Amino acid sequence: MIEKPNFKVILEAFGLDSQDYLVQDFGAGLINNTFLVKNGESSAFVLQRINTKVFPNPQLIASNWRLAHQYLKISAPDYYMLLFIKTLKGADLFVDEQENHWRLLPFIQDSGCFETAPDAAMARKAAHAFGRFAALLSGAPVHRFNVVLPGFHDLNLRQQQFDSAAGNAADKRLSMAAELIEKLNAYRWITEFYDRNIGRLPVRIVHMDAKISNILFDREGENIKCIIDMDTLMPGTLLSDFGDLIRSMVCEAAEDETNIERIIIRSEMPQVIFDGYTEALENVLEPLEREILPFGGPMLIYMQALRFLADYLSNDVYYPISYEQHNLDRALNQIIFLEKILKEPFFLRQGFNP
Ligand code: GN1
Ligand code: MG
Repeated sequence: MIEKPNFKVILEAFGLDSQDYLVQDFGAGLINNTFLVKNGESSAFVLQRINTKVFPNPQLIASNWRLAHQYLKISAPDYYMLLFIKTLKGADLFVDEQENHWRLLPFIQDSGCFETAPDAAMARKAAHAFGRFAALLSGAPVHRFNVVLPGFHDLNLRQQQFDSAAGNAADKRLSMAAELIEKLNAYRWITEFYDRNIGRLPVRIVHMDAKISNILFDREGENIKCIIDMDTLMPGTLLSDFGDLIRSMVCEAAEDETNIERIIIRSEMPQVIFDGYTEALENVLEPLEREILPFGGPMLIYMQALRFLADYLSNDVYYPISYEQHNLDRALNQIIFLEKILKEPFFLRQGFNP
């Protein structure tokens, strides 16, 4: 964690009198630090410190965000997209003396989010929301968007990073992870399938962290207010967002649940998510895209398992951990999830399993 931020200076940079506000920890993201800025009892803003180890150039995020907003203002004027609040100097970000990058967002009143979908109807809504977002942006000038994190969802690169992490790991971690490495190696066909197909899919503007917890619902949990966390908005394929929807909603267990009995597949979910997502993209999807879309599910779960295990093998340099084997447990969780999901009729009938 960072040394205690000077919130007075930060708030003042955005034109807020620090005496009127109280800053509290907020949210559960793994990468950025998020704070709630309260004015008395009411929440007024969300303040975030962007993790520059992960996002070395946060300006790229701001610029993509702005581009998407400009485009949507014309193509879908009623679409609500959260925007950065500018500093007094008119910048999207405030950089403090320690080179921390801060952004301020409005707090959306009477909103809340879900860690996982409570039921199928909600899963369908969430999938539809991300599908609609991609559909509305489908005419946007892809080449003008920055590739914020090069290779972020490039499975081939993630596979290589995993292999090199295993090759360079300390003996103790390597032996702790041996069983999981072997299990994961049995799924290399997923990377091979990816390699054969990825170049055949259109490049679009996608969210790349399309989990249900990145949607703000109204207080009743019925209607969607907006999509949040646009950090990874960039050119990619729909496999990413469909895959994260599957990853975040098919089971109720958290991604670090250690009791594997609780990793239960809700069999109705994959089809419901597919239907909601593709309905919103009806007029946009190319036939091949629709055909390969289901592969996004196993692909994203496998990629997350590779990323967690690679991080464990590299002594936890990327994901924050609460205990020594946290990343190992996260990887095991995703592997069990992958094992189970591949046995589901929805995925079996796609015929990509070898
Ligand atoms: C990270 O910080 P958060 O929760 O928004 C990660 C995602 C992973 C996720 C796993 C930039 O997202 O790719 O799926 O953790 N984001 C980045 O929980 O690495
Ligand atoms: Mg995120």
